[in-house]
Amino acid sequence: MYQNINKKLAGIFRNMSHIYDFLDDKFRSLAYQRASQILDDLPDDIRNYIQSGETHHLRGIGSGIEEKIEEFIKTGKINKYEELKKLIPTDFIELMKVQGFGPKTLKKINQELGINTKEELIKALKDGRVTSLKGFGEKKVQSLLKALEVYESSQKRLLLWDALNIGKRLVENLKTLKEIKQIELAGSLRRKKETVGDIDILVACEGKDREKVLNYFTTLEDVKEVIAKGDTKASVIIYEKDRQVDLRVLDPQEWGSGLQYFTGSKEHNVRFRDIAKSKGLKVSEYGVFDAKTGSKIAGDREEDVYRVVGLQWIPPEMREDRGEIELALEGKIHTLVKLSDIKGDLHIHSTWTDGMNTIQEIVGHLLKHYNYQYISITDHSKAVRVAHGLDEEDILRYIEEIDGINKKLGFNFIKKGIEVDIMLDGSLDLPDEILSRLDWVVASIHTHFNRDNTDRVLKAMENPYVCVIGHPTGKTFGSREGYPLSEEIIKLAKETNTALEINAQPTRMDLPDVWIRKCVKNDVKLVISTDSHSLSNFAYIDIGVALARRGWAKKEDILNTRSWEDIENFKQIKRRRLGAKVK
Ligand code: DGT
Ligand code: CA
Ligand code: CA
Ligand code: ZN
Repeated sequence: MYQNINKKLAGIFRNMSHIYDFLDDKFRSLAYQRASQILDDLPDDIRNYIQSGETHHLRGIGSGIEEKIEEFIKTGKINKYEELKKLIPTDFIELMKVQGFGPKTLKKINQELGINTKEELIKALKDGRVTSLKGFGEKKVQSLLKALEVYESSQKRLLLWDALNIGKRLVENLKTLKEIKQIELAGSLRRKKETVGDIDILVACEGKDREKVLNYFTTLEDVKEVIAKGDTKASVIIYEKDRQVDLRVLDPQEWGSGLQYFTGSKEHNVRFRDIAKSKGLKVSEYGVFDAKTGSKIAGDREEDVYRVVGLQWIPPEMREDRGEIELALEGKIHTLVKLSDIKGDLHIHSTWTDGMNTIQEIVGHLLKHYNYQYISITDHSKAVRVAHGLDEEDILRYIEEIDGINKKLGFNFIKKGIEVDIMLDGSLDLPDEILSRLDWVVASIHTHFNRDNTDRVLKAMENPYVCVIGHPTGKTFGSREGYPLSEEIIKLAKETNTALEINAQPTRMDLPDVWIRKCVKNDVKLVISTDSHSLSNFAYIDIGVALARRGWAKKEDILNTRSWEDIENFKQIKRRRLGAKVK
């Protein structure tokens, strides 16, 4: 029944971790949190590891948890979890995923106000009952309400990364049907929007095969419920994340026009149709037609659909009616950055701080699976205590380890980096003497998210050794809206030659596309990074590139499409401009 047992188990363990947290069992809470993360990251089905007894990849999963995994594989449930769920109000398990609703807060509200459900809680937050509790001021209550709102709205849409994985899996499955001539993800997923409402899939087949294709789709193992089924379209809800998937079946002669129509966005399509109309043409999902004679001019290829209306083909990521149609009319759509342009990943965490893998393991993985010329390990600085951030002494040993591995490799593949914390006053967590010894300095904010942090970012950019600002808006989907990136930051980034990061963590996707676009317009350089904390995270580079494309970035706009020598030059320009002591 479950296509993705890893995710299912990861979800259960995450809940168990929250429940143990509520029960004040910090040790178990952490153990389950870690197990959840490991399962989430596992590249292969957990059943394969259990069967082959290959537990090397399960480092961090103790025998107690391993037994529970086996129990779930055998019986489809975990008894301990069922018992635990009885010890805490049902809604609290979910509420603990919301920023600010820790076990202490929930316990107090539960004990003093007798509140057990999310609905009651929202009411009590709004009618002042919570404000009357000791330690809950008006400001805190407002921020709790805000956090709930952000969380609820995030639940309505899927994150791009999750949607892409579901979509790709379904496409692979459908492709096994020989009747299907063409297949493509469409809608917001093809446009690689940060969040996706539902998953749209388009296929082309002969008319006589439609029924077979639609039947195959609606009876997939993934399908929980069929909500609509007609001659050319079916909509289903799948088990994974309870999401809707729409399948449309086109004739091969309509493939191009159907793909264009169902890729959207709606706004893009409206503008496109208007332009066609002004040229005496009529565009629909069935083709492009001469408005007077009704004769068909294009339809089977998407490029032709645009071409006959007088436009260049437009990459799906640009189709939001943000000026791309005008550009295509003038023939000025440029080649966007692509995955194969990326020459290295410059934001990576290892076991030196909160990463799950040693530098050696990271290097082994990347040399085997990626075609990178360089990488930068950027562990946290000391201010990030939960991650056991590095102090000055640690960094000397860290440099030594990296030098050692590079020596064995025979070339300087690993650049010595740091993710240095930007303190509340905008100063950095490590002195310049240390920063100047490193090859790559990412400066990031990890505290005080609820203020406009422009001042902190500006001050950090004035440091000659800071190469890039990490996750520049601090946004995390589902919990934090982040602070706005100001025009001042863009201006100073340009002036100081500081790059801004496009952080590809699925819950961050920070910078947002509109800000990427502003950077590109202002010639501010960008770095696409995965901020990897485990080996599977490196694959996020895919959505980082997608985001960059949504911001119209070309290869030249992205620093890590260049050779390391070019990157060194980029750093030197800043150091010279800002009069750095060490060049
Ligand atoms: P979503 O699912 O909310 O993330 O956004 P989309 O863009 O995937 O929207 P969806 O799933 O409702 O429809 C898929 C595409 O089909 C959409 O991007 C454009 C096209 N489409 C749907 N309804 C209309 C419509 O009423 N007019 C036009 N021009 N196009 C439409
Ligand atoms: Ca959609
Ligand atoms: Ca849809
Ligand atoms: Zn980081």
